[in-house]
Amino acid sequence: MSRQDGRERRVSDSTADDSGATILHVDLDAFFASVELLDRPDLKGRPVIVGNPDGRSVVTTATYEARAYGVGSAMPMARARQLCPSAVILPPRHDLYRRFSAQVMSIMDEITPVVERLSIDEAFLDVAGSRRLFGRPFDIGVMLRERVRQETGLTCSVGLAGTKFLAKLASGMAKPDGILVVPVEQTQAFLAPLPIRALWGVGGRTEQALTSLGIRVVSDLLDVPYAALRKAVGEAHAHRLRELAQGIDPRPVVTAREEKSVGHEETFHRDIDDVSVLERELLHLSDRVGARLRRAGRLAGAVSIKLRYADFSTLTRTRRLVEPSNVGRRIHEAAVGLFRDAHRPGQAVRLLGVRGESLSDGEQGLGLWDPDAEWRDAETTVDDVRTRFGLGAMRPASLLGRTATQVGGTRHGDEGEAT
Ligand code: TTP
Ligand code: MG
Repeated sequence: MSRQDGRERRVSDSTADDSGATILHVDLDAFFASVELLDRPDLKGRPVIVGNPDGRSVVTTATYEARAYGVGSAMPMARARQLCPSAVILPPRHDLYRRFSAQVMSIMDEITPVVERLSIDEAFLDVAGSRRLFGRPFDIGVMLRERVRQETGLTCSVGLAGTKFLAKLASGMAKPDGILVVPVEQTQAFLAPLPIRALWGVGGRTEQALTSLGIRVVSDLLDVPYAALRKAVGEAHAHRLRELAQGIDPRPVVTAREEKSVGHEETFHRDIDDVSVLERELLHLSDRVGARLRRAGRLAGAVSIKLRYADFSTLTRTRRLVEPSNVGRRIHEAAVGLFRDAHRPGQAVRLLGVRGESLSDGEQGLGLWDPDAEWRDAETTVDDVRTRFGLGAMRPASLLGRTATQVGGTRHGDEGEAT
């Protein structure tokens, strides 16, 4: 989308019509760097980069002062140093960021029980039910920003709209340290001039395909005949793009507490009977379940698998874990155990699924002895890299040999959303 250095910042004042804008997207500004500055007030106003200083690593995040030099997340550190030689580089301190994150999330929990945590520094809130207690959505956004600033010293940006998609777009535009309302009646006017890559799911090939049809901004999407759009990007994509371009996004704000289980499954392009390939797939699925649990701050007390054969006969099996876990390795162990007991050798599998069940709140590893500490640290690092480069960026070594033709298929998480 637009540059992430705040130069195109847009904000609202209290005269904005927020009557239908009950979904808030909240995102902390330059989060890791801002936390570091709390410890180093002497660096305020200077370009600061968080990341490991060695030349082969990448920038985790940077202050807006550093972004003005072109520095951004995921950029090789060597390049960042070239662009901004005066920047101060600080190594990340993840424990500290987790503590601040928890503090901010608990402020949100006091405003509404309907909080959907998206990552370490962002969340959706649905404040439709909080109006009687706290006033208009805009006032709730102002109060939230004020509380975050007073209680943590951090700034955040807030987008308010009638849908999640628009609220998230709005908070991005308000950055840094701003609040922006998208009045429901102005949805179309708000979206029309935006570049198509502002739409969720548009990037890379989709963007190229759309550009080749002459579609550059969101309003162009509504001007081309639907048949042409469908031909260029496929039915499912065309349908969703049309909806997003009209501001339609029916996804509700879902709280982690409402989720009774967290699962991923995969339907293969062609049926698979190779047990080692299937077990590797289980690792991939378990890994994603673990990542989802960690993101939601939850632990699974049991693991289940689902197996569907070529003849569509389906079986599910469940096993309790010795100790609740959010570590992909532990989930995989249980899943493989279940698979080996249940699988009918020689039969080709059409669909495989892994699910974490009996969810409870909490972080793992608070006990004195934590046998999973190393796994969890490794997997948490993978979470960070995934936020940075997308899902495919890092996989356990045993998944590296996995190719699209081997097992390519359709993946489903519960949210139907890239996670
Ligand atoms: P973001 O919210 O994407 O970035 P940010 O908070 O630093 O800056 P802003 O929101 O104002 O644009 O991510 C939140 C934190 O997550 C970020 O401070 C560092 C971490 N992170 C990574 O570890 N890797 C990444 O690639 C990104 C983008 C963020
Ligand atoms: Mg942020």
